[in-house]
Amino acid sequence: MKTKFLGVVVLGLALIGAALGPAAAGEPYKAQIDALRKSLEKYQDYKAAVRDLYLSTVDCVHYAGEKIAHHMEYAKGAMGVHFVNLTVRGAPDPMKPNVLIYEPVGKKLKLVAVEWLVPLTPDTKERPLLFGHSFMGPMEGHEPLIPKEYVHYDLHAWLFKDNPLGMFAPTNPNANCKGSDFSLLEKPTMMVPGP
Ligand SMILES: [Cu+2]
Repeated sequence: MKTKFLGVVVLGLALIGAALGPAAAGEPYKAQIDALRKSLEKYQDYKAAVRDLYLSTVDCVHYAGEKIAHHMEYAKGAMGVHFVNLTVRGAPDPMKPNVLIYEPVGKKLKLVAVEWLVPLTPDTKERPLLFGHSFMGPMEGHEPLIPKEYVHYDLHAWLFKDNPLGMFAPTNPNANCKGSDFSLLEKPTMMVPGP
């Protein structure tokens, strides 16, 4: 009798899950991501980011979508202007990304995404993971803005702009660098064997 009741409860929960749809069922990190977005709102003003030592790397990076063997595959689209905070170190903190990403829109910079950049070190045992998403890489540094020797993993999150390829895709086909005098078409980065 008890088992049957439990079965009904489980079935009921499954139906509720189905009714809420894939968004609710597939986003166990929604509350955490909402909290992260809220905590980063202040960086809509890029000067606030600079004051907190997120420093601009100037160029607006975008990719043509070309495929090269042993290189990262970036879909055609922009990654934007990276503001990097070298004082944020250690294991990736979900609430403290070390990169903020801006899209030039007209004469303004609009906060669109964040990134966690994690160097590969001799102590690295496994690929980092945040919000259920595996980091990409390891890969060489993104030349010419980051030295090739800076082998790293990274994870992007488009918290402030919809990305048809998914929130955690590295490039966004709906973002572009047309508003920037410093538009940089990058070659896909070389991949490096990891642990
Ligand atoms: Cu990278």
